[in-house]
Amino acid sequence: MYTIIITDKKEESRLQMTNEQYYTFIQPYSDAKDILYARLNVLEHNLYGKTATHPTHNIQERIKKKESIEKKLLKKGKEPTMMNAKDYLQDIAGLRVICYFTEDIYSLTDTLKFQSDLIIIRECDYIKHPKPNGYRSYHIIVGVPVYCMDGMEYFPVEIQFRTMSMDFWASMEHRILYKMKRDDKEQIAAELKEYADALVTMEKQFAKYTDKQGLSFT
Ligand code: 0O2
Repeated sequence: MYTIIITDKKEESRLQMTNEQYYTFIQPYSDAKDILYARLNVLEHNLYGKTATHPTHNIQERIKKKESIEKKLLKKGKEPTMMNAKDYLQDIAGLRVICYFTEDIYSLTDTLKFQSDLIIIRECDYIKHPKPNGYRSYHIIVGVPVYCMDGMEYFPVEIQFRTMSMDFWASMEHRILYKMKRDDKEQIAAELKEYADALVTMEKQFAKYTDKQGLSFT
């Protein structure tokens, strides 16, 4: 099978980061993400110790690709330089924590905010205040101290906390509609909003079954 690569010369001329520079640039962001990942695991163990239930289903991680960094900077009207990436992007490193219930998200975020060495840079609660399209998630940007031979510097990591049903909806919507151009966008958006509402109802029903009374392994 052949892959045809079409290079946009205009776009190419704007690129100001070599691959080597990109890998050097993202290293401390990647380190910050790994540190935060480990911290979240410790909190998960702590909460399990207290409640005997796992709040987290899984944690996903990603570092923004070079092309995505450049694209996002251009969208923000900034030159795609490393300096601008450092100044204007706070989601170069990202974690997505998939929880069972909304309650688990708040238990984790509340304890995370108690960690005195971390800085909470920004929070956005799209669970209490969902986006009009039905998107629900709890976003938090955490400044993580990264120690190296030259000293310490805080690097931002974006964490998106979602329940499994929020993640199902958001992942599908991301694939089908988010940033997509299509003629039937309005109609699909209305249908997806209905599914988002149905998932909220379903999730509330599942939450009722977690009442511990009479709950044990068979
Ligand atoms: P991608 O492709 O996932 O990386 P920012 O643009 O990050 O500087 P803003 O606009 O406040 O700041 O971001 P917001 O609203 O907190 O959204 C950040 C991320 O949340 C998005 O990243 C998406 O991953 C996700 N998100 C936000 N709104 C939606 C939505 O309506 N649907 C879906 N599926 N995901 C959403 P990116 O970089 O936009 O996109």
